[in-house]
Amino acid sequence: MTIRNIITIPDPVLREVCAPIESVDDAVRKLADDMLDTMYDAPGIGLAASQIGILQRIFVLDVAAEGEDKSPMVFINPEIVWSSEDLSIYQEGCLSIPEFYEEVERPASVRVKYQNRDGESQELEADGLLATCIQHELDHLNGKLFIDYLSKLKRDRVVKKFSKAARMTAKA
Ligand code: K1U
Ligand code: ZN
Repeated sequence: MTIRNIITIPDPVLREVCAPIESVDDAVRKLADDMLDTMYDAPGIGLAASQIGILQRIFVLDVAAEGEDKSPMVFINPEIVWSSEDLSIYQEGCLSIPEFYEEVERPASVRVKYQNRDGESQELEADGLLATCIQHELDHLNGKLFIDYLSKLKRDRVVKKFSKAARMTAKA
C-alpha cells in the first residue's frame, strides 16, 4: 500500500494535459492501486493521476455510499462519447483544493469509453454523482479544474488564498 502526495493549487502540474497510456501493464496496475489507496486515505471519491504528479490518462473512483461495500473503479484512456442535453447541479469538492466546495452544472448523464485494469475496452453509461465525478476526473486529465466553471471573482479568490498559503509554507 503506497499513499502518494496529493498536489494542491496553484501547482502548474495540475494544468498539464495528460498523455495516453500506450500499454496497460503491471506498472499501470500498481499506479491504479496506489491511486485507490491514496483516494481512500484522503478521503475522497475520485483521484486523477495528475493530482499525484503523474501525467498519464488514468483516474480512479468509488462513489459507493457510506455503509455500502467498496466499489473501486479504474478508468484508463477515458473518453466521453455522449453527454445528455439535460444538466444537473452538484456541490463539488477537489482533493487539490481542500475544504472548498461549490455547485457546478454539468451534463446529467454521460457515456464513457475507457480501458479497464486488464486493458479491455469498456463503455459505461452513468448518471447522478457517478456522471459528475467522471466529468470532474476527466477534466483533471485535460488540465481543467472545477473552479474554472465558477465566476472569475470566486476563482481568483480561492487561487489567491491557496497561493498565499503556499508562499507561507515555502518560507517556513
Ligand atoms: O478529483 C478529486 O479531487 C476528488 C473529488 C471528486 C469529486 C467530489 C465531488 C464532486 C465531484 C468530484 C473528491 O473526492 S472531493 C472529497 C469528497 O467529495 C468526499 C470526501 C469524503 C467523503 C465523501 C466525499
Ligand atoms: Zn478534483
